[in-house]
Amino acid sequence: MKNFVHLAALLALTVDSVSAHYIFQQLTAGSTKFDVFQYIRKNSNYNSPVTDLASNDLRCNVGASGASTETIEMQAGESFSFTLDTAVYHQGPISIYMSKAPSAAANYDGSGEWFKIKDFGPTFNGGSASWPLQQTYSYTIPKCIENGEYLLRIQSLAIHNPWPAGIPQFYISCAQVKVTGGSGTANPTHALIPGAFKESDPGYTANIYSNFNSYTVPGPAPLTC
Ligand SMILES: [Cu+2]
Repeated sequence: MKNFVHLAALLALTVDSVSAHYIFQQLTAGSTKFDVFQYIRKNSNYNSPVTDLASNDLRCNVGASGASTETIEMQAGESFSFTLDTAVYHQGPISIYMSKAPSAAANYDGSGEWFKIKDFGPTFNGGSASWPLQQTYSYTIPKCIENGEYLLRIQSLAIHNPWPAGIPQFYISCAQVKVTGGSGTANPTHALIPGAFKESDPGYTANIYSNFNSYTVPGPAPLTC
């Protein structure tokens, strides 16, 4: 009986780790949709989340180095999209961040300063919210940033199991982008990752099922040009 219980627990764990969740795996730049993990760093944890607020894996996910990832040249102001293997289905905000590499994006570990360029937040209606749960998220490279190579990072913060009984989950991917044509006049608010997200953030501890009327997305305010 003991062995049976162990086997059942192991099976449940295995099924959860290989079949659940989702991953941002495909970049579109302008009107061209590229191959899976061509310009996005491939992670080694399938489509599982990161939950440790102190982990460097919060930058670009587990095992996602730049060595085998290409870097795409994009104009400031050009549109891009991240597409997932399956649409986001855990409630919570989607955010997009950038961090300038000291030199090549492929060699950059994301240990420098990050700034946010976009939040996709909830819409409220009488004590509950609807979230933008999509398979593709689109935005534009800000026109006012400096030229150079960047990590372009997207994050789904899943708060469907409210803290502290549940632990919020971070679904993360980073693309490698070389930006040209930027004006360089931006003055964004910077943050480090890890460090930008805390257990004390109202947007981390929010209970979306209980009198939910407002929400502040964690991290710095998005850049405006
Ligand atoms: Cu999940």
